[in-house]
Amino acid sequence: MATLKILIFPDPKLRTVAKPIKDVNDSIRKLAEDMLETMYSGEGIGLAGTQVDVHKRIIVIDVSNEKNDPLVLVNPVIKEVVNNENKAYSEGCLSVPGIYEELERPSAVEVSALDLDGKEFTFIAEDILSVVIQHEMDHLEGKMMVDFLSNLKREMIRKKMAKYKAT
Ligand code: GNR
Ligand code: NI
Repeated sequence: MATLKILIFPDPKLRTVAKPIKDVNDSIRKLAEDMLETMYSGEGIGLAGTQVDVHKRIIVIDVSNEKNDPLVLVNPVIKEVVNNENKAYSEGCLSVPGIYEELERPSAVEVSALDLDGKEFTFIAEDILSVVIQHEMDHLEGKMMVDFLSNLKREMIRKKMAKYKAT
């Protein structure tokens, strides 16, 4: 296992659109393990390939309190917004460390993805899991939570990140 380096906003590589994974093989399984280790060591609850400069459609998540319920989604797709009601949630991002901003997103989504055996599975995500999946799927499109904020706020965050990187 290895921890991977996380790209920090405004690194332009975070804007890359990730490519579908054609074959869920041992190198993808190894990548998933390394991403989980990176996520756990950063005390995150999700991580997208994009954030570790691997531009493939893979995300890892663990929203459990005990940090013992890893979820890996390969080529995830939101099949349906199950509940059109938006819900506000204070979001953080390992690529924007120390910044928390309230964002609104659909409160429940139906997701399908491949597991690490390459088998498709489908489920309904609600609550924090729904938020994190949408946050991670944005990363795969090169989109970030700061994009939902005002230009002024984003500029302030850009300056904070320059200082963070200098430490
Ligand atoms: O660790 C994370 N916490 C979090 C909190 C609220 C909404 C989304 C997230 S995801 C984030 C980790 C991360 O940056 N994933 O891309
Ligand atoms: Ni993030």
